Amino acid sequence: MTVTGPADPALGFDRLIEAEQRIEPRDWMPEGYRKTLIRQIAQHAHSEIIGMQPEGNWITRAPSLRRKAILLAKVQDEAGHGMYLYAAAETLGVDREELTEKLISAQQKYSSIFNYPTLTYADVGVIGWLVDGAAICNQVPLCRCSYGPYARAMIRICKEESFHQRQGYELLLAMVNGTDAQKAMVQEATNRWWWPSLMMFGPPDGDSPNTQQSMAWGIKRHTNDELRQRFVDMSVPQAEALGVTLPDPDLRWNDERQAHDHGEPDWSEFRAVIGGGGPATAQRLAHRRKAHEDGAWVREAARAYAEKHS
Ligand code: FAQ
Repeated sequence: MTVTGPADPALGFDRLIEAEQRIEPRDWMPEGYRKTLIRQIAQHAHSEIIGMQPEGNWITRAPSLRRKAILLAKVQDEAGHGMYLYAAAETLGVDREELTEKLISAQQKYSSIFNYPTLTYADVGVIGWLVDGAAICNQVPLCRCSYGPYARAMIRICKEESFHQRQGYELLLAMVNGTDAQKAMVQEATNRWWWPSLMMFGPPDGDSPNTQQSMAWGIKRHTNDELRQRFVDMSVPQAEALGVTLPDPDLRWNDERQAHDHGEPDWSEFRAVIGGGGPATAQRLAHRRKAHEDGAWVREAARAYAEKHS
């Protein structure tokens, strides 16, 4: 009979990861695992919240009541996604107030994609098609993330993102079947959003400091380049069906790899954007900061109410 000593929590964690089982909030976890999850989930939550702004910009100018109702529902969904994600982060011992402070003081990142302006109504369609399309590619594997609360939040989020992608594509189909001016708007918006959409997947694998460890921990299931490739392969036939071209002269089918070869995004632009120098970064953060300040009375009232009833 072997006598076992006190259970080693690290061993328990490793076993759960190896067996593809979920880590739950009360389980022991290495500090690095907790920190990586807080970083990724917070960045993801901030992206959903800041991501309401580019499309929100068009709610008052939607071309019909139907389009307005769809857009309102979509932007509202993004707020919900932010809330689920902040709640998932809170299970790791951080507080939403603290994360919000880090966002508005630019200490934590949010997705580079939301630092670009939305110039025409075609942008609403292209964001649904490409940005939500990229989000789905990146997030479906996160439903299998090793951390239970994050994985479960992602299931609902992905279902809603799928509706978002379709509403964007449906809008674009209407526009490409409209006037020449509408078709030109769709092409122009596609030209502007294509490369930033590829950047959403993060730096190339060779320059991604977190991928290896995050994959070993079962947080990420694929590398940045693998998911980017999947997105390119998915988007090419969709662009063909719309009758638009993707602005990449190096894009062609590679029979040997059974995948599309494609050009590289401008990584210096990516670094500048995530370093705080995106075309709309200052505006996005100022807007978020103002919304937070304007909401101070609601937080105060909620606190006073809770105190009165405690
Ligand atoms: N933007 O080592 P890696 C949406 C940072 S939600 C900004 O490869 P990692 C829905 C990264 O944080 C979109 N920063 O990092 C919607 C790290 O920084 P740090 C958000 C980026 O974490 C649609 C550094 O670069 N989705 O779209 C970006 O292993 C429409 C080194 O990079 C998620 O957040 C970037 N694009 O992989 C809403 C999904 N890429 O902290 C409204 C979850 C990298 O070390 C409208 N997140 N960085 O200084 C992930 O899957 C991963 O975090 C990656 C990055 C793949 C984004």
